[in-house]
Parts: sequence; C-alpha cells; structure tokens
Amino acid sequence: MSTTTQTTDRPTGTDARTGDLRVGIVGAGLMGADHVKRITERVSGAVVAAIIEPDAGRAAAAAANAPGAQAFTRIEDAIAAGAVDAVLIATPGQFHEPVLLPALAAGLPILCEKPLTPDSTSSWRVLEAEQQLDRPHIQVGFMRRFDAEYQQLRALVESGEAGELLMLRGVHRNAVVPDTYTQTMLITDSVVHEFDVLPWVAGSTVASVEVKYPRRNRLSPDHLREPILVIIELANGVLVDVEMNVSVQFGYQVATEAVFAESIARIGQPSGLQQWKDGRFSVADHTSFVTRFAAAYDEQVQRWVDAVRLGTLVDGPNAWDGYKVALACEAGVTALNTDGPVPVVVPERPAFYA
Ligand code: ISE
Repeated sequence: MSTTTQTTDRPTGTDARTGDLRVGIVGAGLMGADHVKRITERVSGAVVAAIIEPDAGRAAAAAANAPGAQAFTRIEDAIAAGAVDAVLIATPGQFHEPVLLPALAAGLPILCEKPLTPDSTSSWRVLEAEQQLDRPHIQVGFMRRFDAEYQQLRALVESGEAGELLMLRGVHRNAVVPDTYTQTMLITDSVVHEFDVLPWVAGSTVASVEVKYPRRNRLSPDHLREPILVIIELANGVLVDVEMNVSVQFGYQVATEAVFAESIARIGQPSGLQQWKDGRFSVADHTSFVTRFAAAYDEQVQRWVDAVRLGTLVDGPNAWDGYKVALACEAGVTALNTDGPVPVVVPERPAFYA
C-alpha cells in the first residue's frame, strides 16, 4: 500500500490505465475488509484504490488484499488527492454522516452500508445534501434485496399467482453478539434489515411497530433483554412478525414464511450439505451473515459498480429508502419501551427520488 498522493488528468469515473472504477473503502472492520476482498477478487470493472481507516492495524490488514491501494485516515484527504471515483462506506452507522456529506459535496457516487444514518433527523440532512446534486448518488447497502430467494418471493407477491399476501412471518437469529451490541441495536443494527426488505417484498411501507417480550434467554448478555417479537403493520394491511434473537448459540438464520390466500411460501431454509450419519440427518447451516448473504453482497456491489460506470449511479435502495427505514427504526426503538404499536409517519417523498 502506498501513502503517496497525486493528482492526474485522467478521465473522470475510472482508472486512466485500466478503465476500472477506483473505489475508496471507508472503514476496514468486518464488512469493510470483506468488501475489499470482494472488489479485488470477484467484482469486475472496479479496483480498491484507497482504504480510508484511522486504525493502522486494520488498514494494513485490509490493504494486504488490495494491491496498490493508497491509505488515508480521512475521507477529505482521499478526495483532495483525487484518489477515488466512488466511495463504499462500511463504518458503523454513527460515522456515516461525516463521510456522506464530504463525499456528496465532491459529487462522488456512494454505496453506504446500512443504516443510512442512525436517526431520521441526520438522514434528512443527508437527503437535503444529496438534493443539491443533479440526481441520487447514494445507494444504501440493504443487501437482502439482492438475495435470490427474497427476489423470488417478491416476484411471487407481484405475480398474484399465490393469491393475496396476508402475512409475513420472519426469524432473524444470530449465534451471539459482541459486548458492544446494545438493546437499541436489536432494532437499529438487526431489525433494520426487515424494515427495508419486508415492505419491499410486500409492496408497501411500514405503518407501525410494536415490540413484545417473551421469556428472556438466560444465555443473553446481561445487558440485553431478548429475544424480542417485533410486530410490523404495513400500510397495505399485511401483518409482519419477526423473532429477533441474538443469542441462539448455534448459528445464523434469516428466514421468512409468507402466508398467501392460496399458498404458503418459505425462504431462507438451510440448503447446504446434507448428511446421513449415525442414524441422524444433518444439513450444513450458516454461522454468520458474511457467508449467509455472500452471494447477495457480491450481486449488490457488482450492480452498484455497473450502475456507476453506466452513469445511472444507483441500482437498488436509495437514500429515500434509507430515510424511511430510519423512521421505522425510531418507532422500533420507542416500541422497545412502549405498550402497543408505535405509528410511523412518512412525509411526502421529494420529487428528486421519484
Ligand atoms: C449485523 O450488523 C448485520 O447487519 C446482520 O445482517 C444482522 O443479521 C446482524 O444482526 C447485525 O448485527
């Protein structure tokens, strides 16, 4: 990895020599490092040109998978050096806005890991900044929309061939979570995905959120009261329930059952190696979202790179979707300590996002 900075008169949008999109990865933690490998090894038409990460150890570890990438500690420096054509933000949500705003001011296309920002006020500020540009530049990393089974389920709903969709019943289970994971993060870090993908599947928006507490799992970290049952009413009358559970110990499961008037459909069932041994039948299951959604992440990043190279810039959930999810998360966080449903009121969508 080189730390030299230079400006060139290359054509905007790509590396002058290879024609590849020069992506700057902001944040080299679990997801950032995973995206570095993804872009280097599996995504075509892009190269990791910069790693923007204040922690030198993390930066060096990620850079080992990004030959030739420059190192920066601040997004402003990568922009000033003309080192990147597009930015992939993979820091925790509370650090997104300070990266989004300078990247937007520089007119850079952005793929921003979820959540857009942690609350709707800051998300709205981001929308306002984006609307200074000629068109949306931000795609939000709700990768489940790129999962083949979620896409099939959405197509089934749209086709009407199973009859009317009545209910969606989901489970979202993590083996364990780190000590830094808080009660609020059950909503803002985990259920955040359901707030995006399930209304997208059902063709609607979140109207209210309620949280119910079953018995607490004694294996949960002391500071967590979970699992929780999240009940989400959609504006079209479809009722969604999600078991959010982050201490199941054995693995990672994200599954949905759709109840239609004339049919039941399921996605997210274990589909790996099946084995019969010692009078037992077993199927390999996932232990983390990194493998469970690996194909979806690949598809998401490839399609974003293609959209940026084509000039459409966004091919997936945009900042308006991120804002709606921020509203749902706020209701969800309130619902953690409220009896009954908490309404979600979505303002009129700015014409910019039509
Ligand atoms: C994590 O941050 C993710 O985004 C995963 O998809 C989710 O399953 C997990 O609960 C979160 O902590």
